[in-house]
Amino acid sequence: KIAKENNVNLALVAPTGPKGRIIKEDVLRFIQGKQAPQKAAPAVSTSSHSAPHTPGPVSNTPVPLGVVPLDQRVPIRGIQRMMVKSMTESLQIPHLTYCEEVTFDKLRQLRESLKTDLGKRGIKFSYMPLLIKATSLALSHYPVLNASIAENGTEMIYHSNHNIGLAMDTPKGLLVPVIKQVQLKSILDIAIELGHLQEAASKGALSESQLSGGTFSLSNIGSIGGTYAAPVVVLPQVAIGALGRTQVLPRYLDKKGEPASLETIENGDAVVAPVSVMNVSWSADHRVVEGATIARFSNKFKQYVENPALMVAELR
Ligand code: CO6
Repeated sequence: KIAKENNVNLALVAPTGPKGRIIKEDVLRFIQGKQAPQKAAPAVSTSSHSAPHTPGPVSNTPVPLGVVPLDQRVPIRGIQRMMVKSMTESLQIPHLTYCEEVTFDKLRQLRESLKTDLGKRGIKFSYMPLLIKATSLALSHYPVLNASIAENGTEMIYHSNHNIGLAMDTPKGLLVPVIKQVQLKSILDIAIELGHLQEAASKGALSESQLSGGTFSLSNIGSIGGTYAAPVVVLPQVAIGALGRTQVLPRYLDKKGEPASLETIENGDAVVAPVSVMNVSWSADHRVVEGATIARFSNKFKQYVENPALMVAELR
């Protein structure tokens, strides 16, 4: 009614209500913006095309073609406000980022061989439980990456548990629920717990305890896309990994199906074959973590992923 009385085209109004509904306040704000654009829309940008269409934590609603919305000023609240605070603090520390390509064929086969049977038992089995376990096994060789700097700034705390936070893209925004004591859990335990956390995240029902206590973080950004990333350490943790999208790419292989050496290629004993690969990007707090440590840790992770039998051999 208010829109009609004020001749407002609702297609131009940015919704902030549940499920993208336009609420009374949106219309009033729009009217204000039209009548007094300087008040409602302080100069965020000189180009109105760059203005966000939908305010709020998840401002990804596309702008309808041909619509030039007004700039808006919206409060940063909730999860987004926490992110502003935590990411600003995180970027006070010097980061190092290290990237690696990991062959994925054997892990893919392992997952395929388990997925159907576990699915029949109602367990969703993605790559993540295997990758989380591989991370934990690699961490046990490099405990400095599962540590934090004590508040007094003069001591390191080496955490006995591998509490691995997993970045989740949820309706509420980016949340990082934690799978605790990964070093004691089977791959199946991890799959079941991940399923519970994903379900709770989708309902916006993650508890404070599920969201706290992490000692290391992983982000599977590859489930959305991308190859390399430069993840930001979540303080007080000292390291984080971002997993890229798995891709099938041509690679030189020797007769045993292993990566071919230059000599083998030059001798004509290599073939170009399709290989599943995934890129992984690690970031760490460079105050306490050296590049060589991350490189060695990454080599361990790569070993476990490329030869999951090794991972099985080390499981308790
Ligand atoms: N590559 C290719 N395909 C993938 C990948 C990768 N890395 N990961 C998942 N998938 C596939 C997966 O195999 C499933 O397909 P099927 O094989 O057909 O079953 C499908 O994608 C869906 O997987 P799903 O997301 O349901 O499950 P998964 O256990 O792999 O991941 C999750 C769970 C919670 C990690 C994920 O759903 C998620 O939220 N990912 C986004 C995390 C995120 O937003 N990170 C951003 C943090 S900020 O990292 C950051 C440095 C910056 C960029």
